[in-house]
Amino acid sequence: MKGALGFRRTALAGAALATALGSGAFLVACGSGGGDGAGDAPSGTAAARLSVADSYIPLPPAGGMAAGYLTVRNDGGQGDELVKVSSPGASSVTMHRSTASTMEQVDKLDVPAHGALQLARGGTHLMIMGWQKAPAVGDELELDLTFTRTGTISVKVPVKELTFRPGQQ
Ligand SMILES: [Cu+2]
Repeated sequence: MKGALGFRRTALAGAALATALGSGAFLVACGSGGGDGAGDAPSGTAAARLSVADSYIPLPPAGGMAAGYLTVRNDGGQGDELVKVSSPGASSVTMHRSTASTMEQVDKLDVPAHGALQLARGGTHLMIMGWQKAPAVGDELELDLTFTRTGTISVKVPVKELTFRPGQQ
């Protein structure tokens, strides 16, 4: 009896270990992104390293079409590009560039190496339509930002007063 129980435990532990190793190997394969080990250098300059800051959505006056603003910082040595934005809470999110008199939709926005992509008032912005629930100040909308190299980064973007400017409290 004791022997059989011990054996069963060992077999279970072995299975758990195999599972852990299996998923670990998958994560490594998934995360390396074809860097060929070049990214192993302590400086880590080979790949794009993205982070999102200062995101907000001014409350749209009519509850319909809203703009979205944010900054994507890239601390890595390789550029990336934002190619798609979507949201589980809105049916349409598009990228727009403002020109002198109008705005036009774009398919992608560059995130330069050691630089930033800034979506800000008067310039490049997101256009959010088809809200599932009318937005109110204090709400958060998830935005899923898809980049060519980095993949998808999800951020929760707060809905702010119409006159909000980042940096003001
Ligand atoms: Cu627009």
